[in-house]
Amino acid sequence: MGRRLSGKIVIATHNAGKLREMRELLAPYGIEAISAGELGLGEPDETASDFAGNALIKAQAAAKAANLPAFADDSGLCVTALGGAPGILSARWAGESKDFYAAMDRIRREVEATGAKEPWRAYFISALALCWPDGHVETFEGRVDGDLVFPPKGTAGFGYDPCFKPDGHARTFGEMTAEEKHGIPADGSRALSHRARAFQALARGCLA
Ligand code: ITT
Repeated sequence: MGRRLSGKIVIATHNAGKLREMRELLAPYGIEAISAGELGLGEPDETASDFAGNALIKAQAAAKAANLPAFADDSGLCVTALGGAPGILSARWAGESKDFYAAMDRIRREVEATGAKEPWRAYFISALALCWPDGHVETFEGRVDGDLVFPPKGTAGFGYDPCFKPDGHARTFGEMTAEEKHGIPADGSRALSHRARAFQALARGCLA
């Protein structure tokens, strides 16, 4: 059992799609959440070599700057035929202009160049970190496996959602409602997305 989270927290992300999902996941727990953007907090350099390390960097920086518990997500799409790329570089593959259609097309071209047979396998990872102003930290990780879909389908969600079809489902994340992508009914037993799966572990450890 981790440390219990209560009161007000900072959601340490500048990504609007993630912020929306993190707020939706927290909503049933009565936690008041304010975003890093609303507080005018900067974006620390993500210098770690894995998802959990980068999530910690973001949560620690926000907890220190806001003097409140902070909640951060570091996530990405890992393509098996590309040895796990783009992985922790998922945001960077979209460039300054955050063009995820260009990033998805780069994935398609690079996988095609490997000669990998379809279905092209991939997985999303989300590492969630909670950090308190006294330095206490808790981290959780979630993963969802699936197939890449080209051309990308659907306009819901954000980032790489249109090119990822989770196993056991006929549609991409880009074609799902937020509730379907989270997959979390009230009892929290069927989390689907990487973020909802990591959050489920967080909720059991720190919100129960
Ligand atoms: P913050 O660091 O401010 O949270 P960011 O966009 O830079 O925002 P990351 O470094 O964790 O976040 O990059 C993860 C990228 O992976 C993100 O920009 C998305 O494009 C992609 N990604 C992560 N989760 C995703 C999801 O649920 N659906 C689609 N794409 C996702």
